[in-house]
Amino acid sequence: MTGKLIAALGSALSATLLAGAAWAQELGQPHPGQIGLQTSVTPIMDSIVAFHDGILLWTAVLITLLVLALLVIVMVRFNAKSNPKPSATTHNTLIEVIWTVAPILVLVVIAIPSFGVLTDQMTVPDGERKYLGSNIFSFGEVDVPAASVTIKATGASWYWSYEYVDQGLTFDSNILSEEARLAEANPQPRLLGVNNMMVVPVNTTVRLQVTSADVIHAFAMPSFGIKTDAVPGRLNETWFNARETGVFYGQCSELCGKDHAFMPIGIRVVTQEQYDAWIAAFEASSDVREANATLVAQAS
Ligand SMILES: [Cu+2]
Repeated sequence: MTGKLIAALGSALSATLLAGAAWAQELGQPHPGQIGLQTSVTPIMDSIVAFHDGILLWTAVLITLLVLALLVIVMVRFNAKSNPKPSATTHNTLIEVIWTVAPILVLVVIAIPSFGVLTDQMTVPDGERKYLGSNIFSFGEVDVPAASVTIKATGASWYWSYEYVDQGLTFDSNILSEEARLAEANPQPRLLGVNNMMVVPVNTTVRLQVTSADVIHAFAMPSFGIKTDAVPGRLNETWFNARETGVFYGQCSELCGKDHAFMPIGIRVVTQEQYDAWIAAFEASSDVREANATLVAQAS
């Protein structure tokens, strides 16, 4: 009975993992049955994945197993039947020192790479600074070019506005209605599809400024390793450098009101030529839809 159950669980788990592996090939969005983080396409997300898979997960697993083992020992050795006369011990200095110092050591080990990754996220590349990438215990090995595009994302209830600061161009990005989404030639994912995506060039460092027009929102893009609060009256700054072209989805990640779940973020990473054409069309017409038409024309 137990053997069968374990076998069934095992096959369900491996099926999920296999399916996850197949789905994982589709970049930039979550998938049914997904286990783990979305595929990384930036140096920051590389370090977050290394941190999560290499340290956090193992720390959590080991602590859970240790606590489980202690509980089992207590239940087996010290239950009323096998231990009818309980000891009257109340203090043990050695054990108290261990259970104070051990968690501190665990926290220190976690804190070292954590601060490194956090500093990387909040330091916009100047072309000289080196970044951790997937080697989170290094002193920085990954070269990132200086930021050459600046985009300001403003959260509003309940949509995003993107300003291309160098060009002074602005447009709004709204969630697609279900009818509009299904009417698309290649429908975007449900609850993530937007009418106008942020468009950025591949392999280019983008300085991302995040603020809000009303309440607190948060700009989050899992594949890029970005989660930055959008606070009214404050300009938060982070950056990304995406190495793959494609469409990437994220969501507002701060409970901001009734339509919090309906202000997704769509970023389209394109080649430099496509980006130049998009910006040129946007500048010429001041209409983002005209600019987006250049991308559609190039894709077909
Ligand atoms: Cu929001």
